[in-house]
Amino acid sequence: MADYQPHPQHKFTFGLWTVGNPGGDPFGKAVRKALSPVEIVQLLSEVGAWGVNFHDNDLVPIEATPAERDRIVKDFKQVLNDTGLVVPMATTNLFYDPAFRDGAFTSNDPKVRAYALHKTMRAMDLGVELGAQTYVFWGGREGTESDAGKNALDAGKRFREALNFLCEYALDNQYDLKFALEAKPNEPRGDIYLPTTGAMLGFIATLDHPEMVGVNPEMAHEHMAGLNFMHAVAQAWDAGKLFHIDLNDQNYARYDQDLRFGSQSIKQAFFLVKFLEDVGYAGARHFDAHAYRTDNLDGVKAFAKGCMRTYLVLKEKAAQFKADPEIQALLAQINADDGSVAQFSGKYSADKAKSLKAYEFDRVALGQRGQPYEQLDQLTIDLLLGVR
Ligand code: GLT
Ligand code: MN
Ligand code: MN
Repeated sequence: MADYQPHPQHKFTFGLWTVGNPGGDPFGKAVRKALSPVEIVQLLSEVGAWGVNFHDNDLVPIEATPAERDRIVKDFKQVLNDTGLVVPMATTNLFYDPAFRDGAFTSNDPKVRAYALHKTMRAMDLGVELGAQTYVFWGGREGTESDAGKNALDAGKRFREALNFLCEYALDNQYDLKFALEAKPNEPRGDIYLPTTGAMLGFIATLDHPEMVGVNPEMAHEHMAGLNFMHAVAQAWDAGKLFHIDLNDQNYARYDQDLRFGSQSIKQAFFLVKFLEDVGYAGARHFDAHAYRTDNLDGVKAFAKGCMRTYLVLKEKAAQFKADPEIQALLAQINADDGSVAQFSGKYSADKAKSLKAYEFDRVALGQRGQPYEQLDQLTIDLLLGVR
């Protein structure tokens, strides 16, 4: 049996804000000591992560002077150097400061929209300086509580204009950077624009540089919307747009829980890991979650180790699924094809359409064929529960 130890080739990453989360929530203050970025990188190195991601202000406080910024960045580079951790992704905090109370790129205030661009360009500079090649956009405040005051079409146009501007900025500066848009249905806004990965994919096609822009689907966010995360990821993959991924967990129909990966929805997590491994997704596996508020620092480490361990256990289970003769025999039966209608598949032709229209189907027989999904699913459950 594998030791489930993380190695750099697994590409496990955490944001500074994840293991650095001090446990505050809307009903209670922080319960853990704030860790400095340097301490967080040391912790991530200790638990075996490959990389670290950050928002501009996770690293450089919003009020920092240029001299403070330089010192912080220097110390951060040093700890990256000492530990060997990399920075694959960076992003901008466009939600915490009161200036963004009505959104950033979609704010009704043109000054806020301009400030959001200003802040993002500076944050892109910082991310690139530290080696980031993926730049995430999570528009947590890009939404409304009441649609009386904000025009949804204007909001869409403003968001598009901002991304077009920032793509040009990246190109102009010859940054080797791709953008990944992250959807969330609600929280902190009552409703957030472009609430699902599917909505983001539709929006990307309307941009000036769609080739530079993909998605960063988050498991918990699709679950908040009651959706099947793996299906969203598959659509993104099919479109060539799976630029990044946020792994965590979430009970359906709850607030944004950001739980340890695989701690709640084992079956969904299994099919997700199986999908990523089957298709050969080569990007970072970013755990965007945090430890329970009940826990102290040792719990934070257990949380981080647990995310990676569960991923590796599920990866092993996916390999077992593939190698299991009974499971594979059922899959062969499910996908059986006697070739009798092969002449109708593939591209359209007028002849094909004509002969397909004339073909006589045994509709009743089609309706009589069942599938052994109950059996297959129970085998999957047995495998996941470790009795197979
Ligand atoms: C915030 C949010 C996450 C986003 C982060 C990137 S910040 O924690 O809940 O889902 O990925 O901005
Ligand atoms: Mn996220
Ligand atoms: Mn989340």
